[in-house]
Amino acid sequence: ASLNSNRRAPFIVIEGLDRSGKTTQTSKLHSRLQQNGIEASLLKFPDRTTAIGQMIDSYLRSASELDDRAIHLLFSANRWELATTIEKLLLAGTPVICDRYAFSGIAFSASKVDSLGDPLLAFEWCRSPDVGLPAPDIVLFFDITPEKAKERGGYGDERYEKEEMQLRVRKAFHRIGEEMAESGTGTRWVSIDAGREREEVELDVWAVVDPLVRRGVMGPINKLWS
Ligand code: Z5A
Repeated sequence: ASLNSNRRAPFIVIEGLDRSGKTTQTSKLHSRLQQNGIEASLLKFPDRTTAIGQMIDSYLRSASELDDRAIHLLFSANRWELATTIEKLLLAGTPVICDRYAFSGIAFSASKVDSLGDPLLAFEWCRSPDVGLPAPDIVLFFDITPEKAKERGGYGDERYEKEEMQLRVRKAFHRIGEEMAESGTGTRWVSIDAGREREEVELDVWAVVDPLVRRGVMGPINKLWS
């Protein structure tokens, strides 16, 4: 709200692989902004609290089975549930920090392979339900090797927490990052080496986010891939 009237607050997304420290760092960032007098809104996808989120949660825990396309659309619908809220917050001057977003949607779904080893869902198909969502101003991509991630206690028991899957997802994220950089849209893609100490990662995140939050953003909220 302290921003100049023709500026809005920034939409900041933290993306990355399992165990890369997204939750740790989004929460640190949120508190540090608070200590600096800035009340940001912290979101996480999947948001397991909504009716759609509960279906996603059950699928991830392997308590239910769903067609690969159906679950992909549910992940996207889970974001659409909050699209208007995100826009309202940004226009009201509240920065939004989001733990995972549409990029995870594409990276994970497009990394599923069929019995012949080919990708099951094509990138383009995976992207389409998220076209038109509020676009982040910046994506901090937390990059980590599977070896480093494993040192953090190994993968958990959820559906995608397997090394081969995580390797494919990492490649998919790299492809998405390159495409975002070439597309010239309003979204900046910044890769962060998340395999380092918490404090080092935190410093890098702060160096990028602090000036962005102070400056605010000129112009309307962009739409993803449109
Ligand atoms: N998914 C999808 O398919 N489609 C979609 O559209 C979306 C998601 C949005 C659940 O996501 C799954 O949903 C996910 C993608 C898919 N599948 N996988 N894999 P989630 O976000 O609910 O769950 P998650 O990604 O598995 O989160 P995570 O395990 O909580 O990872 P994290 O948030 O990146 O890490 P963390 O909790 O902050 O840290 C993990 C551990 O490492 C913890 O013990 C920390 O204390 C420790 N840690 C953190 N930082 C460090 C450093 N720097 N050094 C050492 N140790 C550290």
